[in-house]
Amino acid sequence: MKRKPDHKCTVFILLITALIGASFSGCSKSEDTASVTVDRPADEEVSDTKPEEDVSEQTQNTEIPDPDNEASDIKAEDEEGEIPESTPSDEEYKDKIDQLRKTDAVSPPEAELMSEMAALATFSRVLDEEGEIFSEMDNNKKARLRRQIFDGIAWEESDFFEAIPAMRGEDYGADKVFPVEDAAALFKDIYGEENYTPAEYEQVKDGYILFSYGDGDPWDRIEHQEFFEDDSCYLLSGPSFYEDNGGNISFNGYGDILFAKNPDSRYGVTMVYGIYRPDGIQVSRVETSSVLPPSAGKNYNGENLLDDDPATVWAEGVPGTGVGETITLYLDRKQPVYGVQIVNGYTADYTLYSNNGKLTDVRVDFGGGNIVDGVLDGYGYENFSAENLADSNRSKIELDEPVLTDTITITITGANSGAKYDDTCVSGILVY
Ligand SMILES: [Ca+2]
Repeated sequence: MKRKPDHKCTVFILLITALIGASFSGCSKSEDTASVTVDRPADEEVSDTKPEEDVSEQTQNTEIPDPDNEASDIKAEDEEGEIPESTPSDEEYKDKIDQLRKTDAVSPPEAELMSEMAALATFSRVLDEEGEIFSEMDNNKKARLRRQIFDGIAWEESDFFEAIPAMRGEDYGADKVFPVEDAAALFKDIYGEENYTPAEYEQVKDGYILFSYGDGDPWDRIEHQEFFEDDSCYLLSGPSFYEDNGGNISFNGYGDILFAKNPDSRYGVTMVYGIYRPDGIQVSRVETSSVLPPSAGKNYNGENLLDDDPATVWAEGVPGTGVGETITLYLDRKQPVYGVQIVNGYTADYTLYSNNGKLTDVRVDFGGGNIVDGVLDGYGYENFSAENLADSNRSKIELDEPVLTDTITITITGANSGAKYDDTCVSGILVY
């Protein structure tokens, strides 16, 4: 999904602190559509939520039921005494994803549509490493997803969104207005919303949902999407990156979005579950062609590339800027690799960053004749922390298609000296 060109704006995301309809049940079969008028609170800044820890996984064989099937697994009665419909648990969805990822990739006719739906979920940043059952999300997160749906309708004008008319909203002080009934049906088709309840800042008036354009939101993006399929589901999967409005890019893990085949949805599929799997590709060993000798109690070994610490670096150890020097990464087994992300320069602090050398060009050999020449970009300012410097000096060098490999060799093909030293430094490398 392309974004409107206001990326430089400060990042603000509408945040609400209380839910309307706290007793809302994602399992309810109610077809009612709420229509209320609410005030919009002041914008509040939201911090990034990036996955950091591995998610434990269990293995069970499970099937994702048809969304319209009645529950066979009754969990509990809700407050009104109704028996909620059964929804697969997080673990069941994760197991389903694991099963599907072990199958051969497919090219479904609905790929483009699912890709657009995945973009709604990732651009709205509702996924995390815990996993999200879309129909059962917290209403805050649902509101962010709905907001992205509107953003898509208003900006993208994609065929995907033709089903819902958007109208100019001058009379309501909004950029666009959407009929509540049409929008609620769309939410149900896209992510299984059974009981649309506006969140506090979602403005609903006279049967219309009011929407104004976002202000340069950052986004998560699942790249190199692959699809997997069984009788009941499609899985969309690929490495995922978070990108803010300053162009900083970091790795989210692998994004997985599961779609149930659903003939009742106008799209033929309903987005049911999403997660970022933080497990990256493990590098078991690193070799470098040279190393700067230790000094002042610091070493500049190749292992510093893999320690996830922006304060430690590998530095080449030959005279000059080290053009021709190599870093070789060994994986514990052959596996599909899309690319490498390099954290360039001595990112421990701004002084070290400025004084030491940085890569400008590399050649990455993924084996089997798959070679990519890459250019590295980055910047730093005096007030930047090590983490800021790492974020602003990440560059991806990647293949068009993943290749099966267990060895990756990076050769320095260009480097600039720092203000004081010509030792070229690299802070970190991620293989994805
Ligand atoms: Ca490091």
